[in-house]
Amino acid sequence: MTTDAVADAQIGRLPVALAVEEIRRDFPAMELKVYGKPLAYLDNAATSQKPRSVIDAEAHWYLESCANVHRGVHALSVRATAAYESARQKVASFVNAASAREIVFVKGTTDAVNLVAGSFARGRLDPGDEIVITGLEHHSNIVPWQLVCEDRGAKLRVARLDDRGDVDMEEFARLLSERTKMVAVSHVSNALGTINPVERMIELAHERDIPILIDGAQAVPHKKVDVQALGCDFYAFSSHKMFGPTGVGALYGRHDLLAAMPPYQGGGEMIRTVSFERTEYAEPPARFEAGTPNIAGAVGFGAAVDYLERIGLDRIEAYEDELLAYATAELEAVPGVRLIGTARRKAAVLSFVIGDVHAHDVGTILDQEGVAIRTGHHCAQPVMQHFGVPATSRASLAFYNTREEVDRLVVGLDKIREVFGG
Ligand code: C6P
Repeated sequence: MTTDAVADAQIGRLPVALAVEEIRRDFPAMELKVYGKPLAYLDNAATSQKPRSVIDAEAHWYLESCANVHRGVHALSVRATAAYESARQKVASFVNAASAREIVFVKGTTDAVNLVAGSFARGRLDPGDEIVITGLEHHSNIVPWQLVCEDRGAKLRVARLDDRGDVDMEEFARLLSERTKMVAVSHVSNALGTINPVERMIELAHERDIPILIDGAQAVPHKKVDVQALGCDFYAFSSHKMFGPTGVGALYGRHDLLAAMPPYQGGGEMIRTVSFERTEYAEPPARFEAGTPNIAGAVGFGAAVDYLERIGLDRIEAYEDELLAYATAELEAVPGVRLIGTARRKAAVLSFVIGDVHAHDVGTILDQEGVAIRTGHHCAQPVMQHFGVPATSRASLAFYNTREEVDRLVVGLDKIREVFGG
């Protein structure tokens, strides 16, 4: 972290809003211009921008510690292994896992869910068994369960959403039965911003001894997550959405569960001994990290955790809540805008439609104004079906975004109204 202002904000000397201008200087992308206009990057749910400390950590690793991990006795390999395992420890502390052994480095959330579906759920499913998810899941928390259900003759059950985009909790509770072998829910919806009552969901699942996975891809960048306080069995997240590199993420798994799971993939590093007759597997997390891992990515991931902790998740959440309230009021005031997803508890995601304008036209015109948002179904087609729209425009905010950037979004929407009428 390069700024004194952030440190000042941490000890309460400056209002968080003031520190944000300083924080922006840590992110080279905040200097970018598109079509000659300053970039207003409002697509953080897709991926976030990276602070220089993350970029430098990764470059530094390539420059000074580049070697394979867990395989060599030479100095560079020892250094690389130390950096990789130190990143695991940082990620473990970040989500308050009981031990670094409970953190498996994966490619990202998608990979983590597939690992649990393939290695944990598959062996527990008999024909007629059920897996329960909710109506707001990202495809990454639907399709892996569908695949395993198909394979085992099991059934996917879905707790529906209400008109605001909240999960119907009565139905969720009703769906849990002696047939349910797994529950998998998002902490925060990427398409709607809904914050699920995961504490209650975990409690309900555990009352029936059902294991539960939380897809935390959209939660960890925005709020403090404590896997032990939550009591979940698995928690999946991606580095690239939390200001770290792409291609790396983490699966938190309770150690006793990981220890009882068969490998997900076979290869180097996940074994204890190999012969043609019989292979013994390594203990977790190595058991689930076959092949050379994304070492540089993990190091950058650790640096992203350091960065977030220096700012403080509580401050980030408070700032984003304020910005969300501002953006919600501003968007609601634009004639023709309909917000999709008005859940009681929301993170900083604003999905909307404007009149009959196609979402891709909205995205293209805003892009010309330097405002980057995502348009489409956001890999959550069932959510679109629920709200009866083919696509939405989605602005997703991070702690480096400002009210001025929200104002530029609104000015862009006014231009769209001029072009398309309304
Ligand atoms: N959502 C979005 O624009 P990966 O791609 O594996 O890092 O994350 C997948 C994923 C899983 N769950 C949720 C809730 C997500 O939001 C995402 C990724 C991005 O909304 C890209 S589709």
